[in-house]
Amino acid sequence: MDILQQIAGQLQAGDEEQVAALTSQALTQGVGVREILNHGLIAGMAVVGEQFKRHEVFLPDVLLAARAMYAGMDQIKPRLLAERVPTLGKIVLGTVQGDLHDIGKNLVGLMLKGAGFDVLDLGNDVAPEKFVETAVAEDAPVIGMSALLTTTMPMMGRVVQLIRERGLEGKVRTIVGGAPVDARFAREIGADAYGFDCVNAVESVRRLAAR
Ligand code: B1M
Repeated sequence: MDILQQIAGQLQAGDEEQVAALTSQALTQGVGVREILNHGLIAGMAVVGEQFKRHEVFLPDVLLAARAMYAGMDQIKPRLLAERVPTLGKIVLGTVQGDLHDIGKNLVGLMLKGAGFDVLDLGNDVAPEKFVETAVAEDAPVIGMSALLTTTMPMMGRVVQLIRERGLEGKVRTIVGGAPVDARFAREIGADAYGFDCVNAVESVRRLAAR
């Protein structure tokens, strides 16, 4: 079994110490940060998600896996941030109201910071007004929203609507992402961009900030 499969396996087992150790070992062996992320950590979490859906594992198992995911992310964070270039502008980032899932959002934040953006991370369960008011107060041209629950996706539309109501269209742009979100939904609510994953999100934010 290669080291990426081992990382994915230990993540599924919820063993944060092993995930941290194996991630650090992979880095020492010269495995790329993005490879570790996509084929180790995210791959492991995807399996846990499927098992959870089939009722083969339960919430406490998912929490342990999430903790292990963070242990791995802590190891790769310095490498991602080391690639940082001078600031490309500000982005307000958060998980929408009612939604506590923050792993994907944190990954997007990490990648954006690594790419040179000044990330104002509002955390999770963020009210629509808070997104918009922070963008105005901080003069940030982009708001990034993450949602993992189908029930919280409509909150993204509420933010876009608030931007229109406050006459900020064209001044504040939006990008949405998260497992249940797709390009069609982004178009339907009038978001300016959809981020498929954390790499693609950086490319889209670059385009939005440069407009
Ligand atoms: Co929950 N959960 N969860 N969960 N959880 C899901 C989302 C679910 C699909 C599981 C399932 O049934 N298979 C399901 C949602 C079903 C639905 O809505 N239709 C679900 C449920 C039901 C729930 C609860 C309701 C369970 C309960 O209490 N009965 C509850 C809700 C709590 C709440 O939010 N109010 C709940 C709770 C939890 C935990 C707290 C235990 C934990 C979260 C821990 C945390 O985040 N700190 C958790 C987890 C870990 C998951 C799964 C297993 C994994 C999510 C994850 O972190 N994936 C998830 C199953 C799944 O998604 N397969 C599940 C890894 C992460 C890297 O991927 O976030 O998709 P993701 O991010 C990707 C892309 O989407 C993209 O980039 C990332 C990768 O590059 N991306 C963006 C994300 N945000 C972006 C923003 C962008 C651009 C790209 O631009 C700004």
